[in-house]
Amino acid sequence: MRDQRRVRHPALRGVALALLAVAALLARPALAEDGYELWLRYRPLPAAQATSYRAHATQLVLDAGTPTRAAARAELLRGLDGLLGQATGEAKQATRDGAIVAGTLASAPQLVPLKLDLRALGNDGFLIRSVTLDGHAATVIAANTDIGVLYGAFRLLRLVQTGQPLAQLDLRDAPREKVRVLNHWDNLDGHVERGYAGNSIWDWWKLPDYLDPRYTDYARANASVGINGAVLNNVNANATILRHEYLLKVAAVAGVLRPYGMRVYLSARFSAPMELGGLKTADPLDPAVRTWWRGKADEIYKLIPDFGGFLVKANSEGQPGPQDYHRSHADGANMLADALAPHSGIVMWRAFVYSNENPDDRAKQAYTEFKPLDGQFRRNVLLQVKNGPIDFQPREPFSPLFGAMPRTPLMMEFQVTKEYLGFATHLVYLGALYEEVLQADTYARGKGSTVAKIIDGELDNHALTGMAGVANIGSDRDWCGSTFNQANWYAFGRLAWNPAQSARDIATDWTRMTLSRDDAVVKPVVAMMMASREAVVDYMTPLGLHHLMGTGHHYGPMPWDASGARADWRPVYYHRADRNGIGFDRSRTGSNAVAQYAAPVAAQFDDLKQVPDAYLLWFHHVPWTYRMRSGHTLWEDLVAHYTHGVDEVKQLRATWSKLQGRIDAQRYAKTASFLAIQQNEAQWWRDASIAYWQSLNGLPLPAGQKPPARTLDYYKALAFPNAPGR
Ligand code: GCV
Repeated sequence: MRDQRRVRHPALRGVALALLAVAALLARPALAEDGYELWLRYRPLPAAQATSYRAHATQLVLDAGTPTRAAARAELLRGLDGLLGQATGEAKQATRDGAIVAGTLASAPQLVPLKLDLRALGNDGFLIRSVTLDGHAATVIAANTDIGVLYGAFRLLRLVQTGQPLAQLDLRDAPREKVRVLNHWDNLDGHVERGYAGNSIWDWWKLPDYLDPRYTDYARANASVGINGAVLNNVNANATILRHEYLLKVAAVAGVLRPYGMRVYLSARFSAPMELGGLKTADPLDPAVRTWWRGKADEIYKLIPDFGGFLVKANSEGQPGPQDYHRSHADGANMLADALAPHSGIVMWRAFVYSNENPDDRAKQAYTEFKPLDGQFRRNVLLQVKNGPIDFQPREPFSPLFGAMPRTPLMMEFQVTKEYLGFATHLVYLGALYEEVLQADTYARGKGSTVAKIIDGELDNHALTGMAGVANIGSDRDWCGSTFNQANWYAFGRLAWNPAQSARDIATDWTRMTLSRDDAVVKPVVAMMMASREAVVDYMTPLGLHHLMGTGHHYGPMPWDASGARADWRPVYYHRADRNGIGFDRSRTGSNAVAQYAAPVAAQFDDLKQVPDAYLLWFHHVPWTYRMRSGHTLWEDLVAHYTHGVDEVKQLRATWSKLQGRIDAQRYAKTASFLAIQQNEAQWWRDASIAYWQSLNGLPLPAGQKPPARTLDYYKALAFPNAPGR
C-alpha cells in the first residue's frame, strides 16, 4: 500500500521547504561532490527552470504497492524534490493540473479510459505522455509491467535533468536488447581483475547478513540506464561461488537488485562437478556430470527463483572446458543450457578462445573454433563475442564472428574498465568506441548489416539478444575511479538499451546530468569526450597497431617485449616490425584473416589501396617508406599520429582548465590531476614507441618532430611490479 504519510498538505509546503533548506545546510558533508551520486545527481535547478518544471510536477499519483513501484515512487520523489526544491505532494488521483500519474493499467486504473496502446512496449518499455486526466493536465508514465514504470520514472527525471520540456510529451521507448548485463571480474577475496577503482563492491565476507547500502545505489544507477543483470563473479571463476553458503550470499544480493529489475548471474567454473561434487570428470556428456549440474541449477533456483543463468569462459587462457574431454564448445554450453532450461535460465558462452599451441594467427582462432558450430547451440544459449578479434584494444576491426553465425544469437562483449586504455586515470570516452563497432557494416546480408542489427536480433530474427559490459565499478567513493569513467558505465547501459543511439547524444545527456546544465560546460566537455578516444588510439597504437602494452599488467608501452610466457602474449608478435617494415600481414598472402569477413569487407581490408588507414597495420605489413594517402611515408604519418595524440591530451587539459569555477572544486581537481597524469603518460607512450621504432628502422625523425625525451634503454628499464588490476 502507498504510504499515506507522504501525502502532504499544501499548507505544509512552505514549512517543508524551509526544513529542507535547513536540512541541506546541516547535511552539507553528505552533499560533497565526491562523485558518489553518479548521474543521478538531483541538485537544485536554477530558479527559473525549477519554476517552469514545478508546473508539471505538482503531485505524484503512484500506487507503490510492489517493491518495484515503491522504488519508482521513491526515485521520483527524491529526484523531483531535489531538482525542483520542493516537497512533492502525493494523491490517489489527479486533483490538480500538473500531476504525474504513473503505473500499469492494473495499478493505475484511472489510465484505462485513456485507451493507451501499450502493445509494442513489451515487458520493459514505457510511454510518457501529456494528457488530460480527471479534468486536469497530467503527465502519464504507463507500462505493461512495474519495471517499465520504473524505467519510465527514470526517463522522466532524465528529461528534467537534461533540460527537456515536459509539455506535450509523447514519448515511447522499449529496449532493443533483452539481456543488458554487467560482467564483474570480481574475485571472492575482493580483488577485481582489471579493476582500477578499488576492491569489489561485493563484500562476500559480510554477506548475507550485512547488505551494504551501496548495493541499492548500484541497482538504482543500473536501472536508470536499463541495465537488467549482473554477473557477480569473475569469468576466471572460482567454483566456491556455487557452494551452498555462497549461494545464500548471492541470494541476498539478488534480493536487493530484484526491485530494480536486475537479475543475478554467475560465472560457472566448468570443472565445478569435480571440485565441489567429488566427480572424477567434468565431461559434459557424462551422465553423472549432467546430473550434478541439474541438481546445482535446481538448488540455485530454490534460493533465487529469477536467477539469470551462467556465464562461462571455457578452454581459454588455462580455464577448464569441454575440450579437455574432446567435446566441443557446443557440447559444453548445451549441457549447462539443459540444466537451466527448466527454470528459463540462459547460458552466456564466451567465444574468447585462442591457444598458444595453435600456430595460426590469434585473431583468427575464435572464428575458426566457433563458426563450424553455428546452429548447434540450444535455444537458451547466447554466444558472447568480444567486440574485436584480439582483446579490447584501443581500436580493433569488429570481430569476424559478427555476421558469420546467423543461426546462433551473438551477444556483444564490450570492456567498460580500461585495461588497455590507461586504466582509471586516462580520460577516454568509450561511447565513441562502442558506436564505431556497433555501426560497423558486416555486409553479412548485404549493405546495412551493421553489428548493431546482428546483436539486436533484427538481421537474423533472434529473440534472445544481449550486450555485456565488463564493469569498471569498485569500492572507490566515485565507483569508477574517475568522474569520466562513470560516463563509460552510463554509455554502455544506454547502448545496451538501444545500440543505434549516438555516442555524442549520450555524452551530452551524461554531462548535463553529472556535471552541469550550463552550455558553457556541456559543449567543451562533450567535445573533450568525443576527441578522447581518437587521442588514446594515436598516442598508444596508431594506424592499426595493437597489443603493445606492458606484458601482463598492460600498463604503459612495451613494444620491444618478447618475454611473455606465450608467443601470443608478447607485443613483438603483434607488430612484427624490423629494419624494413611494420605490421601484421593478415591479407590473403599473409595469415588470410581477411577471408573471415564477408566478401566486400574482406576485399576492402585485403587491398592496400582500400584499407582504411585506421586498420593499415592490423591487416598489412608495409615498408617504413610506404606512401600513405596523405602523400607522406608511413614513418612520417606514424610519428605525426603519436604527436597528435599527445597534443590532443594537452588540448583536453587546456579545455578543462578553462572550466575551473564552473564545476565543483572536488571533481574539478581530481580530473585536472588525472589529465596531468594522462599527458605525462601520453608523452611516454609517444617517446618510448618512437625510440623503439627508430632502433629498428634507423630512420631520422621527420622534420619538425621532437626527439624522445629519454633513451630507449631508459624506457626499457621501467618496471611496474605493483601495477593494479592483475
Ligand atoms: C578475465 C584478457 C584479460 C584477462 C581476462 C581475459 C578474458 O586476456 O587480460 O584478465 O580474464 O581477457 O576476457 O577472459
